[in-house]
Order: sequence, then structure tokens, then C-alpha cells
Amino acid sequence: MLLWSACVPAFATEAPMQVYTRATHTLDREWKAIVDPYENGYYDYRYQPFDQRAEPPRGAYFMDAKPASPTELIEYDFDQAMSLQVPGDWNTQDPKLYYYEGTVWYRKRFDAPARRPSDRVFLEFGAANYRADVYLNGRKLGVHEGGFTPFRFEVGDRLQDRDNSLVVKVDNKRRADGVPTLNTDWWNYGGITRSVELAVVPAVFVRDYRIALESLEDREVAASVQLDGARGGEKVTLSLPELGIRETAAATAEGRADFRFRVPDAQLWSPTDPRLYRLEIATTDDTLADRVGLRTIATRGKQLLLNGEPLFLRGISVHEEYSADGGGRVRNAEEAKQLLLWARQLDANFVRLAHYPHNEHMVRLADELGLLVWSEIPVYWTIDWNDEGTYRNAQAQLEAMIGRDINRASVVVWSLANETPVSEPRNRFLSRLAARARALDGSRLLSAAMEKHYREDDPDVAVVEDPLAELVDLVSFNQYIGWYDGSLDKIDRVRWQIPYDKPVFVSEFGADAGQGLHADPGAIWTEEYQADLYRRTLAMLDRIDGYVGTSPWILADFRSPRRVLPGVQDDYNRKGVLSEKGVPKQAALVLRDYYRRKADEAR
Ligand code: GCB
Repeated sequence: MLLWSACVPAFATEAPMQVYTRATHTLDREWKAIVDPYENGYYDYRYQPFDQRAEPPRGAYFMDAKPASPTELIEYDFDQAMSLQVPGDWNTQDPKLYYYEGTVWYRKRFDAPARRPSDRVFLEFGAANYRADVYLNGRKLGVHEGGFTPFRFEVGDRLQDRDNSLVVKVDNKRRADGVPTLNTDWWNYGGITRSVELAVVPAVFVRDYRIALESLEDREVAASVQLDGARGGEKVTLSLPELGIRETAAATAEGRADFRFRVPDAQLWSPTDPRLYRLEIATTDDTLADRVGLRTIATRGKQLLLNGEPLFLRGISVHEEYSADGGGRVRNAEEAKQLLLWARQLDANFVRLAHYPHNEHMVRLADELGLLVWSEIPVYWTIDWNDEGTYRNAQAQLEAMIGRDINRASVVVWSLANETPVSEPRNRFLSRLAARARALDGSRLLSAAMEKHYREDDPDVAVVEDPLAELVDLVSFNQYIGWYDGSLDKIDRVRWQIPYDKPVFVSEFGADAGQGLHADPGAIWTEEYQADLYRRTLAMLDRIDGYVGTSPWILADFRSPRRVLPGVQDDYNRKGVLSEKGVPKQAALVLRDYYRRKADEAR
């Protein structure tokens, strides 16, 4: 496999920035909000955008105006508008927004944080679904598309000391050229779904870093630090105090400092021993501290190797939804942790974070808890493969995902796509994405959830063959035999043909079951049927050559507008092994017993 240090060319144009561990000034909690289905605050009555005019009228909502005289006509008023909590989706905060897809204007007023004249200030959004147009004090900062990745603006020279107005037009209308596209099997939660914060940094600061165990045998670590605002020659110190490492290097003219050193005494990170070390990066004016694990992940033939040892992935797929208390999108670290603890109760060592990059708490908690992670971008089903704009959007989401999480030891797989139909344009699209992912990070495995078909001459032989399989390290596929595809006894009959000398991962299987719904075996929607399907499927998977693990669909029931059957689904996809409240169904116990056995076998 390639080593990242050998192939990271430079930092991406939309350069990542590590913010999570910095002391920041939060803009979370209460925002004012105006629901605007006709985008009246954005377009004039000839449907021309106000923000394209040199002098936008005060009637444009991003001007956040109040009548200056008793005769001035202003037809909106943020001060008297409803409130929404950030982070949070709007759908579960107000019943009238439950099905809403369209524009909501968010407004926050705030005083600037304390800063020195030379300091720089960044406005950081964890995520907003789907498109965000951002305005500060009536002027447009920019636009971001993609509902699950962070973005930021440098705002120091636009800030007033007191009473700044930050207005964000968030639009979650689904689009044919979007990523994802019009059709998905999850709720299209809209809003500023992750935190908003201001980071104050010195003129020259540590923007980003990369660290990875490069050689298992030599215990050699390669690291690289990217400064912002540097001229070259700045002294950068990188320390891992618990390992007695303290290295110094001078930044290049591009602000980059490279390091290479050995850590013979390091304990490697693994699910059984998720050891994290304190990392400190210092320049004259700035310090960035973090906690990092050191490990390697690789394949050898059909084997998967963590730190050189064979690895079986006892996984479960997870949506970023916590609806136990009526909520939707995960709002904080506590909810993220609850999902991961549920996964651990199944004796899982792996989570497939479907179908988009989850919030940063998830991957950081996975680092702490010792859960391996598959992270994916929402290239889902039938994306517009021929649209260059769609491609650029997918690539930007890939870059932002990798940029944010590249230092998380837990993350071992970047996944490019889910159940995408094979065609020439799709193959081109995904091979470009694969090349980009490899260029950004050669130290992790690439995968994608593919599909199977049956041999024409033998309908009991399922074949996984896809040009995409040539591009990835881990051949993964979803299959629903016994649910969408045939009846339960088909599971016992089917044989698999997977012609690659690569490990095989089964990224989905499952069946809907209402928690508490019981009946004689054989009736669908029941806990018994789901448990029976799990028993038979797990036995079938054990017969696949090169099988290295699975992530059944799914940890907990989750909302989807496709799931309308009253009394059973009621807007929920019921394939959870737990209900949305976290109550286990019988299948959870089947899976846990299987994983316990697998864990014992590995010992
Ligand atoms: C799939 C999709 C997943 C769906 C699931 C289902 O294959 O990847 O997003 O939710 O099937 O329940 O149909």
C-alpha cells in the first residue's frame, strides 16, 4: 500500500482546518428563524436575487433590518420570529416543520470575542443541510453545499465589536444534481445541524496536521504540520510527551513542516486497547493540542490486518439519528456516545457510519472507545454521473471528510458510494473519486457498498462483480436475501462467487421488525422473522471465501419518508436491531451471541 507521506501533494484548495480541540467562542443555542418557502427574503418579485445587487434593499432578510421610521415598510422581523436551537434539525423542533423542505433563515446576534488587533477570526460551521448562504452584517460571506461536512469563513475584518448580525439561509430542497440526489432512504433533516463557533487564532497559526504510524516494523511515525499565514522559516515543535518525543523543524515557504521519528515504546491503538497519546504542536504564537492513536491497517490477499494481525470486523451500520426522545439528527456528544455504547453492547468492534460523514464527536468517541470506523460520503443510489458540478460536489465532500478525520486512528475505511448502478459514466465518476481519495490519504482502505447479481445458468449462485471492486481494497456489498430478495430458505441455498484476491465485507443485510411484534415464525414484520433471518444470514456469510466481517442494517430504527405503513413503520425504517428508543429486538441477541463467538475465536 502507498504511504500517505509519499503521496499527499499539498493541502486541498478548500484547506481543512483543525478546530475541535481549540478553545472557541460558541454561537450555539438559540437562533431566531423565519420559514420562507417562497424565498421571499432572497428574490425580488421578478425572481432576481437581492444579494446580486450592489446595494441590497433592507427588505432582503439577510439585511436583518428594523423599520427606521414609522413609514418604512419592512415585512419581516427576526426579533419577533420563532426560535430554533443550534445544533439541531428544524423538523423535530416544531411540528409544522416535520415534513418541511425549503428555506429557513437563521439569525444570531453576538458580540465579537476578545482579540488582539493582529489576531485572525474564523467562523466555523460543523454542518448545515443542504445549502447555506451566509451573511455577516448584511454582506455575503459565501455559499456551501453538502449537508454533512464542515465549512468556514475568515471574518476578522468584517466583525464589529458589538451586536454583529449573522444570517444563514439554509435550504434543504432535494436536487437532482445534488449529493445525495432526490431519492434516499433517510429523513431529509434540514437546518444548522452541527455547532457554529468562532475561532480566534494568531496571524500565523497551526491550521492542520497529519500524523500516522508509517512503518510497523520500525515503529516509524511520519507527521506534517501546515501553518497558515507563514512566510517560511518559522520554527515548529511537535511533541508526544508520553513517548518522550520532541521534534523541531522549520516551515517551508508554503508553511509546511515535516517530521519523521521512531516510537519504539508506543502501544499501538486497537479496539482492545484504544491507547491515545497527547500531541502538542507549537509555534512561537500558537499551540494546538490533540490526542492521537498510532496503528496500521492493511490488506494481504484476502486478509485484513490491524497492526499486522488478522482482523474480523464485528460491525453494525449506524445512521446519525437519535430519536429516542423525539429528536432527529444527533445534537451533541452525549447522543453520539449513546449510539456507540449501544453498538458496544452488541460486542461490536466496528461501526459503519452511514451514509454520510457523521459529526466529529462520533469519530473522536470511537477513538476513545476503541471502535473501528467506516466513514462514507452520500454518493447514494442514482447520482447524476454526467454532471461535472455533481462530481465536484462529491469530491469536495470527500476532501472535507478526509481533511477533518485523517488523524483519527479509529477510521480505517473511506467509502466512496452506496449501491450505485454500474454504467460507464458511474465507473468514470467513481474512479476519479477513488484516485482523489488515494492522493489525499494512502494510509487507509478504500471501499464502496456494491451489489450482487445471480448467475444466469444457476440462480443459486450470487456473483459480486463490478469494475469498482478493482479500485477498492475491501470488496463490500449489500444484500437482502430473505427480505427484498426471496424467502428465508433462499439464504440457506445461495452460494457466492467473488473473483477478487481481496477481503470481502458484507456492508448490509436485514429485515424490518416492529419491536414487541411477535408471531409464529414465518410472518414478516415480527421480531421472530428478523431473528431467523439474522441466524440464517450469519451462517451463510461464514461460508463466503475471504469474508472478514459485516455491518448489518442497522443499529436502531430511523425515520424515512419511504416507510409509511401504519401500525408497523409509521415513518420509521424498522430494520434496527434496537427500536429507536434503544430497546433490543431478538435479532440484537442473535448478533451479540455471534459476535461473542467471533471474539472468542480470535483470542
Ligand atoms: C439499502 C440502503 C439503505 C436502506 C436499506 C433498506 O440497501 O443502503 O440505505 O435503508 O437498504 O432498508 O432498504
